Amino acid sequence: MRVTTPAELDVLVVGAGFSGLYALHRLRILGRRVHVIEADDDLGGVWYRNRYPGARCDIESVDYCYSFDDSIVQEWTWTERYPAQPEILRYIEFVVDRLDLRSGITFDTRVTELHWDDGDALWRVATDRGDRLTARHVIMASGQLSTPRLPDIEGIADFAGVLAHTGDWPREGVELSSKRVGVIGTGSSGVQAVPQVARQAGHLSVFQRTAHYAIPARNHDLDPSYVAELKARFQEYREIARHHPGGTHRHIGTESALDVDPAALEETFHRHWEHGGPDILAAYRDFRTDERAAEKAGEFVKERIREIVADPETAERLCPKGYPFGSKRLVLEIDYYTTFNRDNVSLVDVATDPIVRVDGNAVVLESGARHELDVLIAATGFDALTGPLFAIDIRGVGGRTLPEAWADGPRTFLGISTHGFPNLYIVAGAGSPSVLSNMLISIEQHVEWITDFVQYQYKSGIVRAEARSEAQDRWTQEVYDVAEPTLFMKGSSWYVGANVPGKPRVFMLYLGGVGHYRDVCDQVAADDYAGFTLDRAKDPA
Ligand code: NA7
Repeated sequence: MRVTTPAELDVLVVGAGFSGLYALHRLRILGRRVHVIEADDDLGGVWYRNRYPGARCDIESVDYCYSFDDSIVQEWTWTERYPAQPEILRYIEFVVDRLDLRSGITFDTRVTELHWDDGDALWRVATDRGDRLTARHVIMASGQLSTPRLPDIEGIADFAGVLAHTGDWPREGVELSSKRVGVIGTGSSGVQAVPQVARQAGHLSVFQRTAHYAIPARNHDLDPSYVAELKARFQEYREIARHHPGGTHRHIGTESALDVDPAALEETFHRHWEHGGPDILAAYRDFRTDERAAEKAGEFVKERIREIVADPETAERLCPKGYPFGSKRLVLEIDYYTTFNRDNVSLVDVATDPIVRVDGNAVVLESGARHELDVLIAATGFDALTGPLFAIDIRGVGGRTLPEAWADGPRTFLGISTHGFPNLYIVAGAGSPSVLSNMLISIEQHVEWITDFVQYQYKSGIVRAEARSEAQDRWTQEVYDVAEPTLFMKGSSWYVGANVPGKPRVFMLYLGGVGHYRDVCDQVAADDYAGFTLDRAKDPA
């Protein structure tokens, strides 16, 4: 049964994924009138929707989990190094049942309007189910990679077969067995889906525009004794990650890849390749900043691709070109490259012969080549970070919309708050470490910081908190200054909005390190939320 949304709230939380669920739990403990509205008909956010074959997290399961309640840590046992989507969803359901959160969530309801009422210092909220409510505070827990994008290809929406986006996979699944299947997109989602789809499909055509660097995940079942040992010292283990630049336990190399001798370099690369996972990114200090250093890792990966893929022409096409290693998200693969040795798989190079339209059940290329398909899978990514916010009509002081305020790219104070939109908080969004960190570390940190701030306001009689424009300008500059010397700007990826036509090309994430970022946020709180204008309730006349 649909839970009725209360008409008046202290805090509205938008989204029932990892962020929103923790915000609900914490605000309940703090005694606030809090409620979650979720567009989907069940829990999990992106982990509810990304149920395509092969969907898996690229952060290790023992790190990709909550730490705030040690009994949950002790009761839950992960089974694989990298958790697959069904296991993550089971984990979320376990936590929700354990904390009895369902009664605080209205599902199947999309927040459509958030309009700030400066006179009453509250948000006026509307939903697509006709709800009207007010909330003094709003926490946007609506995700970072939660607005799927179909490519701008003429006719794609009218594809005559079954069309499915990896980021919004049909709940009932997609019949792939013996079908002619096409996958457009070879980022993390495409690389995960392709081997699984190939095993079921009659024939699979992989439409590749950009080859991505992929490193073996080396996924495996977890040794129960390793899990038990980690649980015994979990809080200590997690505390280290909270202060680590990436929110992980990754060793960060201090040497330059340009200074070490070639044999040592090769040995390091092989060690990482055999171990699997993304830690190779931090093997040398200059992979993020020096193209010549990054190229050494890039060349190593290309040599491996040429070793694995039997057909030399296909291997060459799978070798990334034109951008530095590490400047786009490093993809973790399981059987991706070997899949191109199968007889029922072909790689279609749509960089040299682009897709021009979808006609009936065919993908048509510029050359006129037609690929007739029964199923077309778009693994074409998301309108990252700002997409989920812009999908709602958010209007701040004076009726200004968020897209107007962010016309040149997101401007935030700490990534949490934005000038002109009082009492609105964004979890792990643009301007924070977000998706360049272990998201669960960042989510817990943000939710704790935001909910503490909300509670501070209630305790101090504050009804309105707005980021100051000077504080926001300084922070936005800091985000830019830290990103500027890195290679990320050369990656033309969703990190810089490059996958959405017309989106401002700015690097949207804070690269100054998770640990340092936490210190900055803590200092702002310790200084009574310096950087915010705080207004107390007016005395009744
Ligand atoms: P990504 O990483 O944004 O990848 C999308 C892919 O789709 C990428 O290979 C694109 O090629 C491709 N694409 C998009 N439009 C087209 C057209 N028109 N023709 C051909 N190919 C196209 O999305 P993912 O879902 O894989 O991963 C997103 C994040 O989610 C991931 O990094 C993890 O953090 C989880 P392009 O590179 O633009 O040439």
